[in-house]
Amino acid sequence: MQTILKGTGQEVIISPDHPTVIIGERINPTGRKVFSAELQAGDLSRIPQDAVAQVRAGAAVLDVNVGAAGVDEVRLLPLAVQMVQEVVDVPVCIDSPNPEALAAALKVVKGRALVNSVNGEEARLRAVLPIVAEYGAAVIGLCMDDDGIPTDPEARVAIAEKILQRAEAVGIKPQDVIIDPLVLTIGADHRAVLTTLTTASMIRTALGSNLTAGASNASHGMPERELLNTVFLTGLIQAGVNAPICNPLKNALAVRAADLMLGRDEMGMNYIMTFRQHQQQQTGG
Ligand code: THG
Repeated sequence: MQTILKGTGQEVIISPDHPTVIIGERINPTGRKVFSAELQAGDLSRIPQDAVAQVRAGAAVLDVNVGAAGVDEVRLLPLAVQMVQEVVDVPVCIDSPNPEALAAALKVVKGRALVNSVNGEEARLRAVLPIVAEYGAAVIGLCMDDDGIPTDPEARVAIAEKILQRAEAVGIKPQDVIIDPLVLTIGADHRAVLTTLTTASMIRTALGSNLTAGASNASHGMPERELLNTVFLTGLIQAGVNAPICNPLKNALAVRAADLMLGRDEMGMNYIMTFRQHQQQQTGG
């Protein structure tokens, strides 16, 4: 199953037969006080540099999230998307819970974007899926519904199936729905990561969908987050997550290492190229 996204450059293909696609997470005010304050003041000046740095480091898609308290996302999200598309040619992943903001951003998107996200809640299915269909975009479906986030993997898979059915009913093909098995913090539940990995494997086997996941979510509040994120990413990729949302400045080499070890990088070319890129950035070369 292939999900095809596009910015102003080459198509990006998300598929189990292709190298893992890194969705860069950095354009997001979560945990970034200065960026939050800037967004609250309507200042988007940090976005171009964050976009360029992530693509240089290996991001193939960029998540764009401007959701800080008090921010008018309907106004700022399209502006942020435009700024990103002025400086890099990769597709965008428009990240907002606000359907109006998603529609406003899709209106200005060049190419074919990924909408982040819909879930199994009735109100969200009704609000978001028609917008995705109208603009011919792809969409991330989160494995949660009106009853919350199930603790057992089977129930998460059932929600994924429901999202796929409801998407198809409005003309969105199964390959254009990327499923997110959901990553909760390991600090809140020590089995949370195991549930995510089991859900991912089940969906890959039963439904064949492409999969995303917020790889940095699990490590919140833990020491050595980078180590945990690296270990987790490897597990996610092995479980079938082929479009993880992560920080390419820290994790791109780990993703390429996992691809190499899992036989998805012939002659190790992607790994070696990413290694050289990161070496150059470190030495300022
Ligand atoms: N699934 C989907 N979309 C998502 C998530 C998901 N979008 C948002 C989030 N989860 C993924 N993005 C992030 C972005 C940042 C962090 C974690 C996940 C993060 N930030 C650091 C912090 O909060 O401490 C700060 C980073 C910094 O200082 O630079 O951890 O699960 N579909």
